[in-house]
Amino acid sequence: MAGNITFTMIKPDATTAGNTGKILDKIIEAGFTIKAMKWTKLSKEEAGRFYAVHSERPFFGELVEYMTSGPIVAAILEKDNAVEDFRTLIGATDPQKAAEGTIRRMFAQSIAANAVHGSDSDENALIEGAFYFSSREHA
Ligand code: IDP
Ligand code: MG
Repeated sequence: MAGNITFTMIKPDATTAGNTGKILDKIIEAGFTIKAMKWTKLSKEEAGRFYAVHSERPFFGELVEYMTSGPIVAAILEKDNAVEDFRTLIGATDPQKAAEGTIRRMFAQSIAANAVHGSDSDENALIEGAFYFSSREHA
């Protein structure tokens, strides 16, 4: 059975462009409830650890640079079928391939600076949420 928790980050291109509020509106309108939320900035070490699964990919250095270039908003979200529904809401990694109406289609700059993160599995949603929040911080 699919879980009801996912994890997101609003990425530096979107926070810096002033799109945080518009993106949060889209997320809430789509039926997600915010369980925890934090405006923060990643260190290089933290960004590298968060994206460790991509450490062998050619874009890893670029990804760490980008994710530390400005503030991010980290949040734990709740909804039925959360992981899959959130991936549908944000659209494809490459905004040029993302469907009309998706958050990445509307707000992303490029495949790297693509406005939002969304967990890819129930297991990773829990791991990624725990990266930023203690269980005490989930409302
Ligand atoms: P996802 O965020 O849609 O799950 P992943 O393949 O997990 O995509 O990649 C993680 C992040 O790495 C992407 O969201 C994007 O910011 C960055 N990224 C992915 N592919 C590329 C690329 O080809 N060039 C530059 N950055 C990339
Ligand atoms: Mg991914």
